[in-house]
Amino acid sequence: MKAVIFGITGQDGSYLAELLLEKGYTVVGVTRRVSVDTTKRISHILPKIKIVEGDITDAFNVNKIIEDYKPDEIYNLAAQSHVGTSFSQPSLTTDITYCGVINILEAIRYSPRKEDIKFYQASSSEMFGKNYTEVIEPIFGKSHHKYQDEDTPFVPQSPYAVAKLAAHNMVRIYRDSYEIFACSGILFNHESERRGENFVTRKITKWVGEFVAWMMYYNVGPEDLVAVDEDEVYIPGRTHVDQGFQFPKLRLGNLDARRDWGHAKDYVHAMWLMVKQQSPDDYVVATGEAHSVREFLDEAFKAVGISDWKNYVVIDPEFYRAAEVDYLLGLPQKAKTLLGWTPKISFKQLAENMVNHDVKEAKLRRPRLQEV
Ligand code: NAP
Ligand code: G4F
Repeated sequence: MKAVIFGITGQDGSYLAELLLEKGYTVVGVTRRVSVDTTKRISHILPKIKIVEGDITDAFNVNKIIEDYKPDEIYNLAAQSHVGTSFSQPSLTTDITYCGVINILEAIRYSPRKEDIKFYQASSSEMFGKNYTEVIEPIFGKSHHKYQDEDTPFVPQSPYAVAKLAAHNMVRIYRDSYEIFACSGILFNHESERRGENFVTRKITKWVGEFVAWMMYYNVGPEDLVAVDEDEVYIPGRTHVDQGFQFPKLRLGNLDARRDWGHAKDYVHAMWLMVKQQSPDDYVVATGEAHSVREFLDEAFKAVGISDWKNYVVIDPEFYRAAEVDYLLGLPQKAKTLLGWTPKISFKQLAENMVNHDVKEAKLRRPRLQEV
């Protein structure tokens, strides 16, 4: 089997490529020409995959890649995937996240191998926006009163969500109109040690890692620090302006937003299962649990033995969204029943894995003072 992955350098692309290699696939990954190396997440598998230069916004290029490499499966994970950024760059977000998908669908539609190609599109729980389904009675053995599933209407709240929803609808239209095997995974938030550093979970765990390494470097603990300053934590006895003796606090936006957070490794498995079905369909992929950003902070700080993080976090309006999605909790019942998919990594484990990874990396960058 041969798969082409658009977006192989991203978080999900890297895990999906690993999974497909394990399953014996030939993997072709499409990467953009940029001035810096973007292959860090896939550096360990580079010798085993074929990298081809391409950009999803270039229709001719997309068509040529599909014609040249003759894939059995195409996974589109490429997107401008940051919701906050989509408010400042709505046009670019539309070009990549929506129009790019049309380029792939058109290439499949006119391919002489149309019947032999299976296509996966990365749709998103962001498409639900502020909407949810509400029930009075507990369902599926849990007291879920507010949730989103395949029947919940979409009410997108950001340029990103509008682009994803347009692409989602286009996938359905091409599936129904041209008999293309095209499926969409409506994936809820999934994170990992490879998550982009400006998404909230990784921003938190990266900060925790740097903070722990900084304390170890100066051989101090949380009890030795002063945090009265608005912007920084510092080591008393040193003057505040001394180089290195202060550490910038973690600046975040809305801590009350709730997300259904799983691990990316579990979620790429669901993508593959969708493509392996007899007929194409759309599936919600989620854990069925929602937690606030505040709760993620609790778990991340607990993982390094800090029970109260309030002195270290500053609320900064810069990180508020023009329009927020307050509550996402997915019911993955269809994926469980029809795909046999269940997530394995819990919320607590996810936070711990990410923190442990980021502490380890930060310590390597900043060894103890006495070890230098
Ligand atoms: P990510 O880490 O931001 O990766 C995005 C990938 O898209 C990167 O490889 C990026 O390449 C590539 N890309 C961006 N613009 C491109 C273009 N014009 N042409 C070709 N490639 C381009 O995102 P992710 O977290 O892995 O998510 C994968 C997909 O799932 C995305 O479509 C995202 O919107 C969607 N999704 C994610 C989540 C989640 O919680 N992670 C949930 C639902 C849906 P560079 O390395 O060159 O930037
Ligand atoms: O981590 P986030 O940026 O993820 P968001 O907006 O939920 O989007 C992610 O998940 C979607 C699936 O639902 C994907 F489609 C999308 O591609 C992306 O992967 O923000 C999560 C929450 C938001 O409510 C945000 O307002 O955290 C809140 N938040 C609070 N402070 C922050 C921050 N988000 C970011 N990025 N940075 C902050 O400082």
